[in-house]
Amino acid sequence: MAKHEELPIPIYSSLEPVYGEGSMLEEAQLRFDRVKSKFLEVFGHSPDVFARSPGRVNLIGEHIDYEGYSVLPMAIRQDTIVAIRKHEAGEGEKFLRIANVNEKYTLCTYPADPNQEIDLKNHRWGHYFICAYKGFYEYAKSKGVDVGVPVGLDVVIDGTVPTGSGLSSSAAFVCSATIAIMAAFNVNFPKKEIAQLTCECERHIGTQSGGMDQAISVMAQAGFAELIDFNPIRATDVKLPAGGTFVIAHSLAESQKAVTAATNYNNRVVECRLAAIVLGIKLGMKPQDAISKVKTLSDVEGLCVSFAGRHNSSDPVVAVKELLKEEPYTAEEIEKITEQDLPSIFSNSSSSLDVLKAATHFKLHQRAAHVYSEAKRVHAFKDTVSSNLSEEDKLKKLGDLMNESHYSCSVLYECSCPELEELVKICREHGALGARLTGAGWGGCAVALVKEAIVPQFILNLKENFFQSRIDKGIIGKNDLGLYVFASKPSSGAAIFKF
Ligand code: NG1
Ligand code: MG
Repeated sequence: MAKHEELPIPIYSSLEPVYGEGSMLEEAQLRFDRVKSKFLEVFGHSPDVFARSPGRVNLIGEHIDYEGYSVLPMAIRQDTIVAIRKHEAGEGEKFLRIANVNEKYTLCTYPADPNQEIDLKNHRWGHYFICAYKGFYEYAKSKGVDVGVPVGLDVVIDGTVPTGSGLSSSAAFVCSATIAIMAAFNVNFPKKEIAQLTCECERHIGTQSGGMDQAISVMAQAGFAELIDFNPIRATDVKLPAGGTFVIAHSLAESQKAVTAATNYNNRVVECRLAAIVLGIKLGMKPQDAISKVKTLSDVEGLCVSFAGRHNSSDPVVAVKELLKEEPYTAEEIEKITEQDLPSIFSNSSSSLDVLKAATHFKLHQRAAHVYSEAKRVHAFKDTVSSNLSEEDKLKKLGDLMNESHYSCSVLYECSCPELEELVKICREHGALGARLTGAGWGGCAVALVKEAIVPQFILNLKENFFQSRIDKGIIGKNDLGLYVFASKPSSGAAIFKF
C-alpha cells in the first residue's frame, strides 16, 4: 500500500469521515449549512465543491523547520472550510470574489490574473487566498498541467482556528484554499507535494516560513501526532501515550506575524543564516563558499559535529560555544568575517533587507544554540514515545523535554512574552508535567501536557488563576472561555467534500 503521504487528498461525499459523530458532526453540519447559505446569498448560486484543512499545535521543535530540522506537531479540530465555484470560460467578469461567513471580514475582490503582485504594504485578509491562487498556478505550470485560461472564482471561507494564536490559522486558510482551487480545477496531487507547494504559497505573504504548518495540515492522520522531516517532506505517525492529554491555552496576547516580521520572525531567520555562515567560515570554509552554499544551520551541522568530536562530544552546541561569542555581533563584526557586506549577501530577498534595516545587532550564539539543542529534543521526544519506559516515566520525560524547549525559546530565542511566561508558570504550578509556548511565539498559545485524569480540574485552575482576572477586565467574555482553553486530540488532515 502506498504511504499516505503519496496519496492525493481524500474526497468524501459526507462529513462523517472527518468530523466523526455526535456533537462534532452536528456542529460541522451547521457550519457547512451556514457556508452554503452565505454562498447563495452573496453569489446567487451554490458552490461546486468544499475543502477543509486544520490548524495545528506544535508539541516540540520550535523555530527549527526553516533550518531544515524535523518537528513534531499534531492537527487540532479547529479548521478552515472553503466553498468554491469556478466560472466557465467566458462567463461574466474575470474576478476572484472572496467572502467570509464572519462579518468582520468583508468581501475582497481581486483580478483573476495569477501573476498579480500582492500588495503587502496594505494587508487584507483575502491576501491569503491569493497566496494559494498564485502558488497553484505556479505549481501547475511547473508540472506541465494545463489548467486553461484564468476564469472567475466565487469563494466563501469559514475559519474556527483563532487568529494570531500560534495555532496556524494562516496555514489552515492557505491549505484549504489551495486544495479548494485544485478541486475546482479537477486536479489533485500527492499530499507531500501539496505540503511543499502550500509552504511556498504562504511565503507570498512575506514571512520566510518553514514548512511545518502546511505539512501537518495536509498530511495529519486522526489519532496521531506526526514527526515531519524536510527535504524531502515526510510524515511519520507518532502515537502519543494514552494517559496524557495536551491542553492548549491562549495567553491572550495576539502575535501579528505578518506585521512584525522584520523584527521578530524574519529577524530570527536572518540571524540563523548569519550564524550558519559564520560557523561555516570558522570551521574552514572560504567566506565566498560559505555565503553561496550555506543556507541553514543544518547545512553546517556536519562540520560542527566533527569539531565537537575533537572535544569528545557529538553536540554541535559545543562548536557554537567555542566559535560564536555570546555578546551580540554588530553588522561590522560579521562583515569582517564574511568579507562581504550584509545587504549584498541578502540582496535577492527584500524581506531580509527589511530585517537588516531594523536590526542593530545579531545574537548568533544564542540562536544557533537554540536550534541545535531543540533539534535534539525533537528526536528525544520521539524516542521517548517509542521507548519501553513505563507510561508514568514516559509522560514525565516528555514533560521535561517540553519545559526545556520552552526555556530555550524564552531565553535563547527570545520569542516569548510576559503573558506566555505567566501562563506557562501557572500551568506548571497546577499539575502540568510540562508546558511551553507553541508556534512562532511573541504571543499566542501555550501547550501543556497533563495527565488525562486531572484535565477538568486543570482547566478550572487555569480559569481561576489566569483567565478570571481577564474576564473581570472585559478582555474576554465569560462565555468564551472554551475558545481560549481546551484539551485537544490529534485530528485528521485536509479533505475535499463533494456532496
Ligand atoms: P505560526 O505559529 O503559524 O506563526 C510559524 C511558522 C512555522 C514555524 C513556527 C515556529 C509560518 C506560516 N509558520 O508558525 O513554519 O517556523 O512559526 O516553530 O510562518
Ligand atoms: Mg501562521
